[in-house]
Amino acid sequence: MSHQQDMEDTVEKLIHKGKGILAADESAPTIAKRFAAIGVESTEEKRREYRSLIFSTPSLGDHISGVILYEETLNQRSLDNKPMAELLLRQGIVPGIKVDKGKGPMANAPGDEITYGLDGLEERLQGYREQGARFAKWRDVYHITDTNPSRLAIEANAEVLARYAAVCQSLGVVPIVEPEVLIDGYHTIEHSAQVCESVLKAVFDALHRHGVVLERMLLKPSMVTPGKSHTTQANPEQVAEATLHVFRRVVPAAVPGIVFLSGGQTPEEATANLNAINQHGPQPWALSFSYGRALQEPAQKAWAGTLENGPAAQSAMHKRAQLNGAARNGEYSTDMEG
Ligand code: 5MM
Repeated sequence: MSHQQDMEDTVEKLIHKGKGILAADESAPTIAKRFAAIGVESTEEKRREYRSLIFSTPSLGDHISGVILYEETLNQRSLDNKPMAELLLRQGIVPGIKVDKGKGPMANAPGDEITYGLDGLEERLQGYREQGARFAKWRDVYHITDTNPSRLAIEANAEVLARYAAVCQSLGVVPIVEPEVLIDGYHTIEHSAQVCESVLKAVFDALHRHGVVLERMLLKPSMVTPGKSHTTQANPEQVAEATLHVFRRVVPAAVPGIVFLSGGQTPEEATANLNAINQHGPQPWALSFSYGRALQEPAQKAWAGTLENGPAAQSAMHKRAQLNGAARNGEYSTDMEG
């Protein structure tokens, strides 16, 4: 199969109706925070146990189309001594890989950050592809304050995202382009809409400059919401309206799918918001999920670092995957939370 066909086939699988992506690509510092919240020390063995359990959830493939892995996980073997990617493939799930190397302060842009990882990307991607990864993910982060993100940070981050995406496509790997506008802060939903629009506009300009084929990529953005500390929070209908209003203005119809991140929304909020977005009727793109915390929080609580809790963790994982699969079709209702 040619690289082009291969990428189109991967995209089609990832945006399959009723399914979405599980983001299990937390870097070592991030998973340590998640484990600390449930009183578990983050060791390599504990991370292997947890991720192996989650990926073996019975019927996970009915609602999850792809899983984003962290490099360490791609190199690990499951509890039944199989490569982790094989565990996913057995369930018809496409393995993917986080390829950015994290972020840090950006020079001459106070309060803004820039994502690292372009050096050696091509060689790393070749290796990941040989290990079974068919899509990749790179995350840029934008803080909202009175002065952030600066125009400089918006342009610089868009440029690296586009360069990453172009390298992926040259190797037959589908790029997931993730510009995350953070939910932290006191800002209004209007302010969030304004920032999201500027960020997405810059990202698509850069993708065009770098010759990225929009039909062979997915966008992983934040939904448009008020800041987490803003006095008034938005209901799912308001989030859906604000999000679709911005996206219709700046995301080309050639992009096959938008797979939202949850970004600090609770599991229930993330599901209800995605459902409201899908209830607005047909859009040019498939509208699905690529959640980390909103899919995993209940499973992590149920597991609590104990192997014997594996079935309870798997059942919690399956439930959130199923509910988000329904939301991806606009068929979720809060009654289903049970
Ligand atoms: C925004 O984070 C991504 C989606 O997760 P949420 O749904 O929880 O917001 C997630 O894929 C993230 O990029 C990874 O967890 C990697 O994050 P770190 O901070 O470890 O690079």
